[in-house]
Amino acid sequence: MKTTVNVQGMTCQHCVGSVSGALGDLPNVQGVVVDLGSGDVEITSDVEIPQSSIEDAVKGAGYSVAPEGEPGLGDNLLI
Ligand SMILES: [Cu+2]
Repeated sequence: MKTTVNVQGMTCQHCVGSVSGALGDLPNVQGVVVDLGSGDVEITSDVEIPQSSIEDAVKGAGYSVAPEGEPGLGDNLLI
């Protein structure tokens, strides 16, 4: 299956390497494709990768995941 997140803060190929390396080290991840222009990161895996694991890996590499990918959080703040 494929999971797409938007990563903020990447500016060059070194950033791309850091993010794809961190995500590629997660269990069950088979492939990571990073679009530097848009920040979109597509993760291919055989099982679903928890959003929290993805965010932790991205943060560990020094970047952040755009909040659009977090269901519910923004909605609760608007109520
Ligand atoms: Cu960079």
